[in-house]
Amino acid sequence: MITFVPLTGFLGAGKTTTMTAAALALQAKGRKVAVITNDQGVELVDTKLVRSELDSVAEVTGGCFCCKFEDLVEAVVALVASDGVDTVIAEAVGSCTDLQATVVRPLRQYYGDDMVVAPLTTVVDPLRHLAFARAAERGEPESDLSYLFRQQITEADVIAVNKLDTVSPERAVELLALLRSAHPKAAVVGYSATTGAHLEELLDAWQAPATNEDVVLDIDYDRYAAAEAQLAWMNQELDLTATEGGFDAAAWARTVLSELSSWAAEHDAVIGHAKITVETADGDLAKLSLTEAGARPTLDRSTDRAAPTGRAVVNARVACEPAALDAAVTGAVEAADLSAAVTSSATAPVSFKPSYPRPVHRLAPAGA
Ligand SMILES: Nc1nc2c(ncn2[C@@H]2O[C@H](COP(=O)(O)OP(=O)(O)O)[C@@H](O)[C@H]2O)c(=O)[nH]1
Ligand SMILES: [Mg+2]
Repeated sequence: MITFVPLTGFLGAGKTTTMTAAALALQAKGRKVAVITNDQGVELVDTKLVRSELDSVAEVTGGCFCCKFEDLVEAVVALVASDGVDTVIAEAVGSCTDLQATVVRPLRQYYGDDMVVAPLTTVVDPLRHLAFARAAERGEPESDLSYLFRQQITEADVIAVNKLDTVSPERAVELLALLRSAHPKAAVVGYSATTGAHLEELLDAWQAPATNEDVVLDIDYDRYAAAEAQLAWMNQELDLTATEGGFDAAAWARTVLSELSSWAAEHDAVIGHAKITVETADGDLAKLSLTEAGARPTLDRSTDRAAPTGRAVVNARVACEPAALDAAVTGAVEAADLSAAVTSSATAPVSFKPSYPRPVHRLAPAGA
């Protein structure tokens, strides 16, 4: 019997970071853990990053778990067969929701003899929560993206409020209390995946029984689809070569994301998540992220030596038209090439909008 831990939550909430930190913590206790990343496209920064930290990694690409349910099951079966794992943590696409009905219940119903499905865990970024709450306080009509964010929280068994290191202790207490009173059936846990503070409480919550599994999410699929379709989705790979000697991979990625951040702020485009890994010829990995228009990129991992060449993966989910995102990333790359003294050659820009969500299964709670 294996344990399957389903993770959901908005773009940039910290699902991959949580999954990696939790996997390492569980491995330290003797468990054998694998993780699964998931995306609408291929060429994933998340997969590159987790592979650098964990041995057992699989990905489900080209659609979310609900629409690629059989691929998810196949990935779990393959991990168990090849790596003998006893725990699988799986991160859903950040623009996906309705997972109790489309993933959790079908897994329990059809594969319940082989796996225990842990409580559905929604990872929440406190500052994203605050941004949507402020828009509501200003009396703005709820945006489709905010609607999607709310559905993700409503269906959670565990509301995992991550990044507590980014808010004051007072605000953290206030947010946790607010979520507890608004979602009495959920367990609400506050922690930080990067510092590891209170991560143990999240692991404990995964051991407890699911408390919200019979939630009926009254979700409007047209609105859910509209929210997803607001985002242009870009995954691109680039070969980088220093014009002389070596180049600083993290500095190159920082310039790309800074340019993109300013562009998004100027065009009032919500950034779900933009992230870059650069793998250098020496085998080093730099990783930077951006989760807010106008903000400075976060350095998640740096390299400490200059490299002659590298391969970059750019993933960006931004609320704008695909052609605009292609042009913005191309412009940002040109600026970065210039400032880091690099020449780059890229796969063709390929931004797209996710298609209408069509889950393979959609099950009502038992007895409903
Ligand atoms: N300050 C802080 N940043 C975090 C924390 N967890 C994740 N992040 C950052 O948030 C960004 C998005 O994280 P990621 O795990 O890729 O989010 P995902 O899109 O939900 O998978 C990255 O820059 C992470 O380093 C945290 O606990 N504290
Ligand atoms: Mg991720």
